Amino acid sequence: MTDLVKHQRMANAIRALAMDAVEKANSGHPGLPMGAADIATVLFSRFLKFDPTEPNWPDRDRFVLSAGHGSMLLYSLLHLLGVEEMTMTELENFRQLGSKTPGHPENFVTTGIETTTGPLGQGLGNAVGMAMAERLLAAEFGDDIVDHRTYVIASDGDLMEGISHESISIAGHLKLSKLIVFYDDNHITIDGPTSLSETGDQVARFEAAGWNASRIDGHNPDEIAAAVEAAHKSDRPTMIACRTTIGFGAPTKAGTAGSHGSPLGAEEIAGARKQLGWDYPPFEIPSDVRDSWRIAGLMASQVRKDWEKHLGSIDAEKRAEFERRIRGDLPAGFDETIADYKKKLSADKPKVATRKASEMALDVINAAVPETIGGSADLSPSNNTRSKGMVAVTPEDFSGRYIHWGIREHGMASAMNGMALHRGVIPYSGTFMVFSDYARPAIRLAALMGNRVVFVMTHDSIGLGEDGPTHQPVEQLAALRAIPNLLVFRPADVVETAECWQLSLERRTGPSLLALTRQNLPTVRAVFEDNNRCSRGAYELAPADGDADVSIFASGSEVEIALEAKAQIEAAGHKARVVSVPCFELFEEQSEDYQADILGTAPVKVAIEAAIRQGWDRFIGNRGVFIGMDRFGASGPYKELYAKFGITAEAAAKAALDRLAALA
Ligand SMILES: Cc1ncc(C[n+]2csc(CCOP(=O)(O)OP(=O)(O)O)c2C)c(N)n1
Repeated sequence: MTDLVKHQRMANAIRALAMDAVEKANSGHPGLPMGAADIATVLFSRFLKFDPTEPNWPDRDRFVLSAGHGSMLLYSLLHLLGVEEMTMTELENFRQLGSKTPGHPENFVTTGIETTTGPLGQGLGNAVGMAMAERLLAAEFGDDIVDHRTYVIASDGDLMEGISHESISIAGHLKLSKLIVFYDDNHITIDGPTSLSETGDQVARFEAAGWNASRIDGHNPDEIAAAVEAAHKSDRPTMIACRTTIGFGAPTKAGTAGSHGSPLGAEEIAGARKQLGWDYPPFEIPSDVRDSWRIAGLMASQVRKDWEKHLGSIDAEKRAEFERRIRGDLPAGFDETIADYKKKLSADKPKVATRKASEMALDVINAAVPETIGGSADLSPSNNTRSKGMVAVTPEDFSGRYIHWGIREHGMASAMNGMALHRGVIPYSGTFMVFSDYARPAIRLAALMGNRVVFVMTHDSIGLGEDGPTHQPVEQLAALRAIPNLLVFRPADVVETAECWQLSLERRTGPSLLALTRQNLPTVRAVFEDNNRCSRGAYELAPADGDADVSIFASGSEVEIALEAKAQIEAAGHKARVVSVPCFELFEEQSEDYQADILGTAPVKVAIEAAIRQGWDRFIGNRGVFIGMDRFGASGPYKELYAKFGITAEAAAKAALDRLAALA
């Protein structure tokens, strides 16, 4: 058998599995796996450093199928290479509940899947982050420990999405030469030919962004291999535009949108079998093809073993540090570091904005936790994300720990996901909170995947003042709290900010977001307490003297206002308590007793937050008093804005006293 025939049979195995699994599931996308099978076969059988017996080996090459709808490509590859978990039964159960073969690839469901893709463009963004993490760790631990590539298959849709612009431009700028993107240039999307909506030149576009780019026949294995070899020698990231035929092999649907996202049908499949010379029943792989794939699966095994041996031979301390990083454990003594810092804060009682408090916390954290990688979408001096002594990463030197992301919120958040998925680093980065909307699709995926990333969102309300309503978040807090598995923290002072940072870093199961102020706030936690009070999501900051008539709930900058309102209510002869609510989600995790205790039994309940009411009825009920925003803000000095929108201690105290009078 010639090499070409062998290659074609290996690729046809992918095609057959994809069309048969989609047919059996009666839904799915056969076109991309059939079209990209040659690219994947060359990559996985000749180049990819991936050991199916150790799919999570730290120095493996990463492979990202950005066009996640083509998931059967990945599942077929994992099966054929011999990943134990990916049995033929799993392929037969494609898209069924509880299978390892969900509609789109989910890294938290299936071993060997590097990231969750489906929302087009995100995989490409993740891959940029993976390639960055590789460079960062190589700069720290050496090329003998960290030296791998990141490969992507991206579709027309991936490259049409706006996020692709942000991702390829930062990758080009940083000269991520170990990032290699195969563009599945099949000229087809769902609505039909790409000519319906695209006239651009992707090769020229990537070149303009500082990439090395070329065009090849995506069904010619020699051209594919030669392009990969050239990419390995490049000093820039590489894009290989592979001209392919979607649904390759299908007699009437190949090259048409008809093969993109629906089962081909029995007749078409029979025709494809004939055309491909694939004579075998569904879900049956002939032994010669199985052997070829298994041999491909063994390719990296020796490399992996050699790497492990080498890791075992290096300085024990360095090895332990590398292994700690990959496991994701924080350095020993982290809790004490934070406790000592809190003690100092409670003694000093600084009056600073929580964005500044965050910078102060980062001075302590970044000195103690070497794996944090900071950054900002061009708002470093506003987000206060660059702590003392942090050196910026440059294209030539990745030994720094600070990323200038440029004005690319979406690409930044998506790359942060990739960095977290890579493991070994903990990314955090900032922008203005109102622009969390620009990063939201990636924030949602961080939550879905359970990635440890920290989003630093400053200028969290009308409290930012003069920049006006375009920059003043109003609905973002509620919108972010609506994302499952995202912890949204809104600390009230320096101490809470330190505690929220501690919780964010200690959390291994998902992302955290810190909503931070521009305006200064007093220290409300003046008495040192070792335990992390924010860990319960809400806690009684200022108790009433006896049974409370009024419970006031507030977060962030409005806790100060709540404390003043309490004093005014007391001056009027009533008893009030203040509950600080730094994190809704953590409050929901507390016991029913704790929650009941915090909600309390005061006849009047007030919530204060300079944002919309949505979500606060959980604390105050639908008859509670809400002091906040019900429209967009305005441009002006922040104190005047608080007065204009009625978010003041006077307004809160008056509303509470009026309510008490009405009840009397
Ligand atoms: C952000 C986003 N928008 C829309 C979709 C729905 N969708 C899935 S595939 C696709 C486009 C298909 O074209 P292409 O990317 O070229 O894939 P191919 O047809 O080659 O399989 C669309 C619009 C999506 N998955 N993600």
